[in-house]
Amino acid sequence: MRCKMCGEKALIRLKAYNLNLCDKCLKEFTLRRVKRTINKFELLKENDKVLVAVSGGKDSLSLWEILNKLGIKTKGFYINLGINGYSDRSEEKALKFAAERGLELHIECVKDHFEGLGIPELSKMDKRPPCSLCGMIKRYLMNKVAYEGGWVLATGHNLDDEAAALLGNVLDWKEGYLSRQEPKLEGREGFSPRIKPLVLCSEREMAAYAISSGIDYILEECPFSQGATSIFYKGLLNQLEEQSPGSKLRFYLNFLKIKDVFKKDTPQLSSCVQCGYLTTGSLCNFCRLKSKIKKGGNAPL
Ligand code: Q46
Ligand code: ZN
Repeated sequence: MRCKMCGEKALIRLKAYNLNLCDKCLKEFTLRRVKRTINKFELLKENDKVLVAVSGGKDSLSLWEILNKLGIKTKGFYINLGINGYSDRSEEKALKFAAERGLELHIECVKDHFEGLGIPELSKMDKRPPCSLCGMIKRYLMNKVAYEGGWVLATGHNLDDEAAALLGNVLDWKEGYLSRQEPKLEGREGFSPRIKPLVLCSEREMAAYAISSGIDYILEECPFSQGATSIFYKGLLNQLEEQSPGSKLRFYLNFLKIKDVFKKDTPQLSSCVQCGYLTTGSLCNFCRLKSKIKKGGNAPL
């Protein structure tokens, strides 16, 4: 198997594009693809600076490296979720990545915001699934740090993540989620702009990019991700992709063409009485959780 670009020994076959690529050409291909995604969806304006949310995994660290290579000003942002050994091991990967490349990394610890409690303890105390709490806390902290620093927030969601989320949202016709499933969410008062520059890159391409770039990322999955429906949907989409290469990309891109039919008026928001960030009630979920802990777990949620 030879690389279609340079004729060297190929490392990967990308069936969706009928393309074999060697190590070097795969890196160039991925860089070009991310650049094209940024241009196609107008993800960034000139002089925008990007806060890259990194988890220590292959997608977010690769995204950080690619944006840097494209000459975009970046800073990494890692949230330590306080999940047993997993959080410390993934933080180490993010720290090592930043140190090796001389990049700036901002770290927030969930335990510092919630009286020493991490996601597992918060989940037990609040009787809510860890991932639902974790998602809320991550969204709040990422937005706060990005908004206050004037950054565009970038996350490493790849094509497989987006196609799986789309499948889940379509199965239940979750119109609210469908209306917001875009490569870019514009910023507005209280909200930083959010972009997903890897939406056209598959999970397999990103794994190959990370390995061929020598990125040391965490292979271990979060212990709470086991049995997640998104993993099941990814498996189904992979079966489809095997039978009909390019299906994931078509599914996602064709959705983007019609997504405006799901657009709804944004719900009425008001400022949280405690932190001032916009929310649907008087107290945002983040502050509600904080006050519940302060009151010893008795505040209504
Ligand atoms: S939501 Fe759930 Fe993830 Fe948070 S608790 Fe782990 S699996 S890290 S993307
Ligand atoms: Zn608040």
